[in-house]
Parts: sequence; C-alpha cells; structure tokens
Amino acid sequence: MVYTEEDDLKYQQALKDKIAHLRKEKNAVILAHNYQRPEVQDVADIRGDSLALAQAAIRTDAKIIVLCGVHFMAEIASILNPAKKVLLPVEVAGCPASDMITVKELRVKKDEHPDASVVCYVNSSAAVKAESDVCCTSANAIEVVKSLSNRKIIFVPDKNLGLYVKSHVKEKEIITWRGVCPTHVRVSLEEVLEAKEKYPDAEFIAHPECEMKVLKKANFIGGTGGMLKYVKSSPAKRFIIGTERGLIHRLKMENPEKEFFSPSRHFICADMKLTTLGWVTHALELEVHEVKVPEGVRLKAKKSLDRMLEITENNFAQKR
Ligand code: CIZ
Repeated sequence: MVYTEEDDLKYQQALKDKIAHLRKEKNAVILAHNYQRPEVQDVADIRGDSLALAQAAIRTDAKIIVLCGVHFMAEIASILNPAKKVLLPVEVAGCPASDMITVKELRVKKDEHPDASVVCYVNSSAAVKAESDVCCTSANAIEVVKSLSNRKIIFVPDKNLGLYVKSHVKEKEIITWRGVCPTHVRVSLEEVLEAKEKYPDAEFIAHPECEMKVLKKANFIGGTGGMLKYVKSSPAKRFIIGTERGLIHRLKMENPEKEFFSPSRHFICADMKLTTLGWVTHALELEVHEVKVPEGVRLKAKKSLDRMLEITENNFAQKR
C-alpha cells in the first residue's frame, strides 16, 4: 500500500476534527506561539508571542488551557491561572536559553550587586522569575528597564536581548548574563547579507535575540508581535524575516499580498516544532502533561509577571 499526500491531508483533517470536538466537550482553549508549526497555529484559538499568550491565559474562562509552545510558556499560564489545568502537549518541549541560568547562579550575581534590580526575560524558569524583581518580553524589555528606579540592572538570561536593551537605555548600567537562544545566534551576518543581496528591495526585520552585528543590518528590530505590526504598516512588499520560521506562516496569512523569505535554514527551533496535531489531540484527550508550579514559587513568580503586565498596561493606557 502506498501512503500519499492526500492520505496525509485526510489524517490531518481527522485530527483537526477531533481537536475541535474535544475542545468543545472539555471547555478547552488552545493557545499557540507564533513559532509553532503552521497546522498547529491553524487549530489555535489564540496565536501570539509570550505576552499575548499570557494575557489570553488571564482572560480565558475555559477550564483547560492547551499551551502549544515550550515549557516556560505553560508555566506562565499556570502561574497566572492556578485553578486551571494547563497542558503542554509535548512534555519535553523546553527552551535552551531558559536553562542557561539557575537560581543558584542568579543568587550569586545578586550578592555581587546588592544595589541592582533583576529583570528576567520571559524565557526563564518559574524559579528564576521568582528570584527576579520583574519579568519582560522582547516586546516590552526596553520599557520595563526604563520604568525601574534603580540605575543598576541585572538582565538575565538572554545576553543579546540585554545588549540590545543596553544600546537603548544609556542612563542605566546593565549587567548581562551569558544565555543565548541557539536558534537566533546560529544565523550569521553572511547569510543575512546574502539574502539582502538576493532580495535588494526587501526589508530585513530581526528579533533582538540575534547578535548585534546582525541587528545592525535590520530595518526594524522587535519581538514577533512587533514584527507582525510592522509588516502590516510597512509599504514594502517583500521582507527577510530574522526570526524562527514559524512566524512566516502567520505573516503570510495576515499579508497574502506580501512575500517573505528566511535568510537561513537554521532558523528553526527544534523544541517549538515538537508539537504536532497528534500530540495536541493526545494531550487534550487524556488530559496529560499538566504543568504546575509549586505554590511558594508561583506566588513570587507571579509578582514579577504582574509587575511587567502593570508596566505594559500603564504605558499602553498613557499612549492611548
Ligand atoms: O516573547 C516571546 O514569545 C518570544 C520568546 C519571542 C517572540 O518575540 O515572540
């Protein structure tokens, strides 16, 4: 027997139907990060960056949250919604950058700089969030750092995002950590220059987790939420996308008249791609792979998330 592409599509459709049925029966909501596989984004109720998913997790009245993303994202949903069942379809989907700092290491750093505030990027464990003063995402890192009264800031774990913030907030002393996103740092300047040469009319937009030499070539720098907004408002017709390739699916859906290119075959996060429709169905059907954060850690981590959400919302209200 031969298995054809048509069989594949039929199988995918059967899974999509099953997910739709289970979602209704169990009163579940499916949240998917912008880096997820296209077919997983397509079954989601809400797609977005960590900030958008965190905000959606607060608003939802569903009983079950299926978080299609990586472990720290499911932790955030559970921290903000302890009464809900938060399921991570693939138990081992993690974030290497978030594993690049431990609580013990952070405490040593804090002891070295007792006069510093600690800002942690969302790509961090709940335990590191609990040890920090405030959290940030790539969408709000600059405004969060600027809002703090302390002059000295320890910024963990992503070094490149920390350096990017440092280049925008001259009035602060920012101490960065050594963590990096392996996907974003694999992309070389040469690859970007090659893509720019191939598509000279295209704008290059880049994520601040990329190295500074890559960022210097960008027409726009921002998180995935910012990139989506930028592409919509830009008159350009073609874009080179300096982030994980999953975003291109959403960009195409929202801007069918525009063209998108990835500068590198390395722009794939293996952990983000672990989630498939099969694993979403499995998690929802059996209600497995629940992510829970111990209450003591949860309450402290929630403080640093709440502080970030307050800063972002206050600034948003002021701009309106
Ligand atoms: O903030 C996030 O969700 C991350 C990790 C990347 C992005 O810009 O969406």
